[in-house]
Amino acid sequence: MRIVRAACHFCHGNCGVLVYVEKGRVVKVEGDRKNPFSKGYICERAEHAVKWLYHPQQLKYPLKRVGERGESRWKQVTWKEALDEIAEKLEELREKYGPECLAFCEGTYRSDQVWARARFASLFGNPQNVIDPGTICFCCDRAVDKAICGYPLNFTAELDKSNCVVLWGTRPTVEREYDHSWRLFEERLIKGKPKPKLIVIDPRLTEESRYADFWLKIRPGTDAALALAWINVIIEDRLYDEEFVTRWCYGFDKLQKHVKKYTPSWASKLTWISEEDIIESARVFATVKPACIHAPEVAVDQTPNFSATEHARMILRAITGNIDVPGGHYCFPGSGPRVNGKLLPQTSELELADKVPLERRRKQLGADRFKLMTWPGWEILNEIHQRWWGAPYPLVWSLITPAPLLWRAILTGKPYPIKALITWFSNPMLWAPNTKLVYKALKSPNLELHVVLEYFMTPTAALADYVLPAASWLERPMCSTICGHRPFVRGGARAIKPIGERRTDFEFWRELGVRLGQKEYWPWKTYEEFIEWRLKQVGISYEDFCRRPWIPPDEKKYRKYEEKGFPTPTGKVELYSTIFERLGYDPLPNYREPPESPYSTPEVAREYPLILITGTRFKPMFHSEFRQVGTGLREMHPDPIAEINTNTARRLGIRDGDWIWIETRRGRIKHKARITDGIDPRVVSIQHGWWFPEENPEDPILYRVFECNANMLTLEEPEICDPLIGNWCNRGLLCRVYKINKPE
Ligand SMILES: Nc1nc2c(c(=O)[nH]1)N[C@H]1C(S)=C(S)[C@@H](COP(=O)(O)OP(=O)(O)OC[C@H]3O[C@@H](n4cnc5c(=O)[nH]c(N)nc54)[C@H](O)[C@@H]3O)O[C@H]1N2
Ligand SMILES: Nc1nc2c(c(=O)[nH]1)N[C@H]1C(S)=C(S)[C@@H](COP(=O)(O)OP(=O)(O)OC[C@H]3O[C@@H](n4cnc5c(=O)[nH]c(N)nc54)[C@H](O)[C@@H]3O)O[C@H]1N2
Ligand code: SF4
Ligand SMILES: [Mo]
Repeated sequence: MRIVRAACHFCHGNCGVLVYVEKGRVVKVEGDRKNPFSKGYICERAEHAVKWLYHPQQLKYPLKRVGERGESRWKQVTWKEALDEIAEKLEELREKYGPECLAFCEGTYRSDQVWARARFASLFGNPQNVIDPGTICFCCDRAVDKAICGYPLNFTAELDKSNCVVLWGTRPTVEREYDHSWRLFEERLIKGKPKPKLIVIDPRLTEESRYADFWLKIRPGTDAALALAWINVIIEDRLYDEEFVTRWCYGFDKLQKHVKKYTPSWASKLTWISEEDIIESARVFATVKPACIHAPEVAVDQTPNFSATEHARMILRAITGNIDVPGGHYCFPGSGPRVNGKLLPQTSELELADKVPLERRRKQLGADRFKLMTWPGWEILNEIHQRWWGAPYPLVWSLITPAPLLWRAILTGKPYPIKALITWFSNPMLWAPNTKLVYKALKSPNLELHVVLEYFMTPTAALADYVLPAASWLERPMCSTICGHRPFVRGGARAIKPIGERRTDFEFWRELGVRLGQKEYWPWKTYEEFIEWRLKQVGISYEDFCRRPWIPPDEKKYRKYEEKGFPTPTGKVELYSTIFERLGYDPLPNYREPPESPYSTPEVAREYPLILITGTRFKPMFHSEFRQVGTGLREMHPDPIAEINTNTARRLGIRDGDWIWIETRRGRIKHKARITDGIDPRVVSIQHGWWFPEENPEDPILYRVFECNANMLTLEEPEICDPLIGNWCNRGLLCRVYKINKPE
């Protein structure tokens, strides 16, 4: 029996694990107590890793479509055949339509190899036409935070050391269960003398709200109004940190005038939170020190008023003096880690941004319109980043085309034809908004080549031309600085050789690159060789790393601004953003009503009277994964669940466990009703990611992908999207629900 130290990559946590291997087979996975990040913790996904790894539906061989797209007729081919043919087709398309005719579709962080795609794209001459859920998740927060204060911030809210935590539309017990900081905070909530404060902003009564001093039951999609009203109260009552504001904030006077109109009474009508609660909660947040607003991602990110909301939250963090202090928001440096005084090679250096000439950059889909997370924004942020940290600002996660633009470009050929797509660690038939449009684009003959790299056949892969089997985290090594955005390393060894003919995603990019004239840029043949090369620069051997596969960040240094200021154009936290102004946007945050609501579209609200939130996270699933029957995980959560308030359900004749339709103007889907008092009577919450791998893969059934899929209901016309980034609307939609009388 061998025991290998690895890092789980079933979610973002990368918990350290010990993998027990017998005769080349994984027999058990358990938590690694020595791992300094996860300290032995693992969740049920890792506990079921063995069943998952040897699941009969796992892909083992490269497949090429032989029938029509979606017919589910495949031929097994060799990697060489597949790669040769893909390379040849890409070369042909590049000649005919230019290197921008290729696009990439990615998912949320599931490996440390994403830089390899960026490198491939730069060398191919592509403007980095990448779509990724980062438009509505995590990356968009990082972008706004970086523009306002120079550091990407709030991922590091120090809950454990804080005396006042605001959980702003997020559930640390579900989405971040590997993170110990919430548990430490919770212990203090239960036992603490004095007890710290907790403010929960959520339309649902979550488990975390049990101990909350305030549960602000907000109307979905109106968080900007609350944030602006908090700023108003804090300024009017002079509860801000005067010294920090005077010395380290830019544009306070303009802000002060700007927020006068955003009174608590104005916000109360929009948010459905009482005026008194708005005022009192703002006072608590401003006066209990240190405080942090934990909003690592999502709820607010999935609304078209996102950038203003995050901007306002950054203002709140800053004017209360909670930036870069213990228990507030620690600012990680923009590079690292350092080992023995030497800097680990940054993956951003490997992405070769310099190889993308200026005129090509301007061709990136969305660069003319959504400027913060495309080249125009990147160039401004990079200029400062490079000056401060001596390495480029990563392309990965910082340059993202809003997904709705890609499908339209495929279908219309505008602004130019997109002819080829490479999808990896991504299942856009489930994650992207407007599934019918995604489906149309993936079926369109305009798209001449679609390659998918996957673990399993999925509704997206079922529509591809080639499906290539990817090695999972148990079959590949890892050395991650979270796509170059964190100054520490989490990693692990390859537990077993890839099963069947699976290969690492890295090898795919390398092999494709080599075939397309990039040979000199791919000196590392395997991912091990790459990691070995990377670690050698800081004097660590690969073998040593496998024994202790992590490098913690440098010791925390708070209040770094006292020495150097902030890495922004003015050297201060820009309450008034000179970067937004330069890009042609409002330099101060404003409120926009959700594009569909009782107030913006009352006529629609008459027919669709309930407010819908889609995609609330739940255990044990991770997005569209783990639905396969027989993993042990699907068995824990077999059906999609919709939460409805008890009184609303009674009025509609719906009982707990009934199957119901949830319908918006765009379509209807099914979920099973769960009746609860813990949700506002005007709000319904549904899950995302539902498909059924046990069902027929053939188009148009496609594993019943259209039946329970939340993204049949979402709203994504580019005109309604957030103007800076392109966030569409998954939360705060209008819907109606009714019982399915005839079960099918
Ligand atoms: N088990 C599991 N964990 C996951 C994931 C998973 O798929 N499964 N996905 C991971 C990923 S990529 C992400 S992005 C995170 C997301 O994780 P979270 O940020 O926790 O996201 P959600 O669960 O969608 O929403 C959190 C809360 O926001 C509330 N909410 C909904 N709409 C609004 C609104 O308009 N305003 C406010 N203030 N609150 C609202 C919901 O009721 C919910 O309780 O989870 C990560 N962790
Ligand atoms: N309506 C609605 N839609 C949402 C959300 C919501 O809340 N509501 N949440 C959004 C958010 S925040 C996110 S992050 C996205 C998630 O969207 P995605 O990250 O795309 O998640 P999945 O749809 O599960 O697709 C991931 C696929 O990658 C495969 N995979 C996993 N690891 C690897 C790997 O290492 N290599 C390769 N080649 N393949 C791999 C898995 O088998 C799986 O099929 O969904 C978004 N969509
Ligand atoms: S929380 Fe679970 S799935 Fe996520 S890294 Fe840890 S063990 Fe893996
Ligand atoms: Mo996400």
